[in-house]
Amino acid sequence: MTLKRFLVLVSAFFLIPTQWAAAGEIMVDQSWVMLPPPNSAAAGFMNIRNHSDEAVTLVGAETASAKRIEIHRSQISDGVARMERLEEVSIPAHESVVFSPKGMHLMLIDPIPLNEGETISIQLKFESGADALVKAMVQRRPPVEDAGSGHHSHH
Ligand SMILES: [Cu+2]
Repeated sequence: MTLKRFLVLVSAFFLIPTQWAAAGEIMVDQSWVMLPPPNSAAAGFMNIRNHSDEAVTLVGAETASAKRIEIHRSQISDGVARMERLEEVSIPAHESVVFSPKGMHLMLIDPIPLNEGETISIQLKFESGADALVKAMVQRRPPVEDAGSGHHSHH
């Protein structure tokens, strides 16, 4: 029965436990994607916090909103800004790693047309097999929290 098989597949899809960002003691915040010029790759930024007692290693990311994602780091060499590709990023126990416009970023290659204000989903892949689902809003400039220099408001 085609219909029955379809229903089984659908329920299986919904029953697969998705490892939420906080579940593995990995928390992601301040995530956003910079609105790219037309037909250009988009850069994604965030803080990844590792609240566990062991280092975790980010090995990749996926999104339905781009053909693929690479981990990049911007560097100035000989006065020229360049991006190098990183295979992985390790986040030590109880520390966080910041992806920001002057440093590391997720490079969304061949993105679908992105609009300011929309939110896209990015799945972070860790070496342990854990995933973290990140929601990132497409913005022209960093969120307000990023604008300050070390100033954080506590609620
Ligand atoms: Cu890049």
